[in-house]
Formats: sequence, C-alpha cells, structure tokens
Amino acid sequence: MKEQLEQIKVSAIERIEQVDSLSALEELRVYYLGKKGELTAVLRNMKDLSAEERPVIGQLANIVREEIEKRLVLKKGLLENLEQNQKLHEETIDITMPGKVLSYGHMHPLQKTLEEIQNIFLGMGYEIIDGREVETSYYNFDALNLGEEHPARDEQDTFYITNNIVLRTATSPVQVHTMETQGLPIRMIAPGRVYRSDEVDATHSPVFHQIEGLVIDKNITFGDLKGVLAEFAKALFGDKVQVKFRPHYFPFTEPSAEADVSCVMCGGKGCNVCKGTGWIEVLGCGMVHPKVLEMAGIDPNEYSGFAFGMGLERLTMLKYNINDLRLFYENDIRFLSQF
Ligand code: 2NM
Repeated sequence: MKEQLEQIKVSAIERIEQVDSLSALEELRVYYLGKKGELTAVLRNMKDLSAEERPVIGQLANIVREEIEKRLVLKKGLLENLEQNQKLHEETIDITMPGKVLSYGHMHPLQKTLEEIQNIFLGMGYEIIDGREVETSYYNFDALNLGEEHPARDEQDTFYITNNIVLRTATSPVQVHTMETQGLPIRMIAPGRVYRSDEVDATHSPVFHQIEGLVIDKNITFGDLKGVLAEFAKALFGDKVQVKFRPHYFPFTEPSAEADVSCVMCGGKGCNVCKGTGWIEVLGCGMVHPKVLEMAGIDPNEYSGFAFGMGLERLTMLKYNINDLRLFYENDIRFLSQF
C-alpha cells in the first residue's frame, strides 16, 4: 500500500506538472482526490490493515494528499496568471485606431423647400392650415366651380374611393373649409400631399405636394396678388429674379394668371431648363371667383380675395437643379446628402 501511495504521488506530480489548462487541472484534482478518486480508493482499503500498519499508512496518505493539494494550488495560480496575461495581450486596445464614424440624418430637400416657403409666408402674417387627404367630391370639385363635365373629374385623373369620395387632387378643399368655418379676414397657406392618377416619369408622380394659398378681405385687388407673389418669388429664388404674370384660365379664379420667374439657371438668356424662353413657370393664381366665395358663404359684394397654387417638387427641382422627380422618393443617401 505504501508503494501504491508513492506511485499515486509520483504520477500525480508528473501529470500536474504537464497540464496546461485550468479545466484539465480540475479534472486531475477530481481524478486523484475526488470521492471516486485514486487516493480515496486506497484509503478505503485501510480497514484491511493491521493495527500497527494503519497509523503509518494513514500518515503517509495524508502527506501524499497534502503534497498533491499543494501542487494543485501552485499550478492553479500559475495557470491563472498565464491565462490572464494571454487575455491582456489579446485584448490590447489600439488607441491610435480611428473611431467609428456616425452618419447623421439629413433633411429631405422637399422638406427644406417647404420650410423655406412656410417661413416666407409666416413672415407676411399667413397661417399654415392642414386638411384631409380624403375628400368629398363636393369640396374637391363642386365648391371650386368645377362643373359636372370638367375633365379633372375624369376617373383617369382622379383616384375615386366611391362615387363621391376622392383622394384630393389639390389642397384647394382646405381653402374651402377655411372659408366656410374660419371667419374673415383670411390669410393662409395649405401645404400637403395631393393625388393624381398619373404614370410615374421624370416630371410626374401619382403622389406629390402642393402649397396653395388664400387671402380674403375687403378691397383685396389683383395688385395685392401681384405684390405678394412677386415678393414671394424673390424671397425664394433671390432678389435678382424678375417676375411676370401671364393671363391663364382656372375655373375657380377670375381673372386667372400664371407667374413666371426669369430663368434661375441662365438668368434669362435662354437654356435647356427654360427651353430657350428665358422664363420659368412657378405658380398659378387669380382672384377667387365670386361663385366660389358665394358657395362658401362669403358675400362677393363685400369681400374679395386672391388664391394661388404651386408644386413643391417642381419648385425644389428648379431651386436645386434636379432633373428627375423620382429621385425625391428613392431615399438614396447619395442623392439626399447633397442638399
Ligand atoms: C391654383 C391656381 C389658382 C386656388 C383657388 C382656391 C380657392 F379655394 F380659393 F378657390 N384655392 N386655390 C388656386 C387658384 C389654385 O393652383 C394652381
């Protein structure tokens, strides 16, 4: 038994010496000292020994156990040190490496132009009023003096929800609601999404954005219209642009006009943006038709007013020299981050 204990000691010391990981070391501890370990197995046989031999072997067994335990503890400390050093080495931080670059969000060019336009009108004392995108055909057509046979009512141009509910084709219904409910005088703009049943191409989209405006008070004249809209165009495109008004026709205004600015690209000399004319159309406008005032409950003998409408996409394309409207909706960061 003495030899057996000696042999356990020698083999344990040798294997502890050779082990190179904490988990393997733990396996060795269990193998030699555990409940089913080699040393325990030897001690279990002590009952077969004589009374003289028992204390001698018992003492030897204790010495062997202590020796193995001591070596296990030493080796454990050694391995822990080693692992720690290796970890520290692997996790070295290179403080000269460049940091992570955060990419910031960016305001959409349409939103930028919208806010600019809103600020111009806010500065002239206008209110910004919201409306619904789903309208009755009364507010979208009838109240604007578009007769039953007006081509804009055609199913080919308008998205119909039912016979008399449509996706608004302009923001003018907001003006009509305002005239009906807000009281006078009125100075407002209505920006928002509008819908027309168009095929997508470089200048058309079934969903786009308009900004319409309305002024109603006593003694409002076409002179007021020209003054306000010329100021607006200069504020948006720069002091140097010239503004002119051409006669036009809209069913909801009389007289009606379109406003042009001298070409923002060539300054009026003629280029491919203005198609050689030197002028670019930027908005439609006119004096609100007496019938439209009357239908909204405003007496046209006492009050008059002007209204106007413009396309946000078109103005933004002119302002930033963008040649394809689809770019606004594709959310390509390479496009968006240019503005
Ligand atoms: C335009 C051009 C001219 C317009 C008219 C009205 C209303 F409701 F007062 F009659 N709202 N918007 C108007 C007038 C819109 O867009 C090209």
